[in-house]
Amino acid sequence: MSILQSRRQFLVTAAAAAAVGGLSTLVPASARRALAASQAPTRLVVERRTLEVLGKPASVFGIRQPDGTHGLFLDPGQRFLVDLDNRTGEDTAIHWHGMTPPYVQDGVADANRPLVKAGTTQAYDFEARPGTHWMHSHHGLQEQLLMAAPLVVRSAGDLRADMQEVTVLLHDFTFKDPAEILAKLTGGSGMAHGGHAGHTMAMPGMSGTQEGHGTAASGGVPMDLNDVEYDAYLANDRTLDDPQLVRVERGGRVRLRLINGATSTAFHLDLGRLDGTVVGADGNPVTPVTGRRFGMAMGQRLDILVQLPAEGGAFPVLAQREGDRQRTGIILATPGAAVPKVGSLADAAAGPVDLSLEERLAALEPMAARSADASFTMMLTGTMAPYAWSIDDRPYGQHRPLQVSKGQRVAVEMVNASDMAHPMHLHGHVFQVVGLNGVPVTGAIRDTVLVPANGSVTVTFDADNPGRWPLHCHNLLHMATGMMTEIVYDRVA
Ligand SMILES: [Cu+2]
Repeated sequence: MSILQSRRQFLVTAAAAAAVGGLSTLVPASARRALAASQAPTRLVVERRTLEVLGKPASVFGIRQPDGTHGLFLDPGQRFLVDLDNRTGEDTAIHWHGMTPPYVQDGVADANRPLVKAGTTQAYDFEARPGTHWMHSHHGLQEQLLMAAPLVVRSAGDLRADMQEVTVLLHDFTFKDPAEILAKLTGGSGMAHGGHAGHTMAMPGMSGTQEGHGTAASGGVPMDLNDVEYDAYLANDRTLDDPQLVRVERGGRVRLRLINGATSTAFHLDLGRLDGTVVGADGNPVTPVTGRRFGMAMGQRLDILVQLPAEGGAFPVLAQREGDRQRTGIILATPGAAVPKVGSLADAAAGPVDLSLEERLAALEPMAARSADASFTMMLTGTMAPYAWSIDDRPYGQHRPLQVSKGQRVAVEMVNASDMAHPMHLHGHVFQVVGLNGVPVTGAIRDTVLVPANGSVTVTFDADNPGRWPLHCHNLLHMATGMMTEIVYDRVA
């Protein structure tokens, strides 16, 4: 079995890790920058930290560089060259969401890929994909405790644009133990009635039960929007009681790099008085789409350009939870601008995040036209009560992996036979959205796409990166109860 063929040793011993730690703290920042120019590895420390939320301390995780930078920001041509130092005191696996690394470096543990053990350092080295991405735990429920950070790879075009960049990582936050939340939902054994804390949006004309493998309903259907009542929603770790204030220039242009890192919450981005232009979806360029409100499911990213008016002012960039009034955000403010207080409750509840943005998105550089060599249809299945999610009625572990061959163009139709939307994420590849509710489109290139309740989405990808690749719902609680399968290439264990 080949565990990471890197030019460096993959598994570094704890002793060596300690030595690396010593070096980094002794090297001054200027020297570190010089090292970076020749691409020394960036050390990312996964650790516990205390975060104050709504005036109360909470013990959460973080992924930071020794200088305090959350996550990783790379310039064009730089490799993903990272030493991941696990100081959490527990085992972990950090997934590089949006990267397409060799299989063993993807940051998921399975039979071929070990966990990053507590107290050890693991090295990664692969070609970085440009765009707005992120990193997060792919082990247990650690992601719910903010084990996540931005992963931004600037393109040459980004540098030429010479535009202020503002990266915003969104989260849903709870003071509770995530395991307790999941246990309450599943009723402990997974058999009891689900503790449904969220909202059900009854659409007019709804019929009764869903008969398993239905196709998109034409009339109204019941729709579950939120499984969990969170204590707060965070933008760069802060609530609107004390939001991040980002200094911007009058008349300046800003590239917002927005990341929905929430485990179980889809948001409507709300630019208020600013017109925004979406130029990237999941880090991949799209033909520009303008607007002021854009939906964003878990795992997804949007790059949005905004032009600030010449007279300046303060401009909240908000994210409102679907089906709710709760919101979070940051505030862009020009020098001297009066910054208004923005409440954490919007005037009115937002509707569900749907495909209205997806329908308008088109890849700037679409995949080469080609018919599919292999086609699959899968049903997204499960219910709130019992709280159990699956694919083709099979939870992960009993799943039937999708077998493909290297070189194939693969089409996957995902038909949502449940009453919740599921943001489906494929590891190791990007895909193009080619069908929305049965209508062919030449859509965005993405790695995470929302499949609405009782809707369907078809994606295609080129099988060019052999391995066993998870394809799963990015609602952490859905994945935890089994909504995951694998795409498997022949000739890989
Ligand atoms: Cu789901």
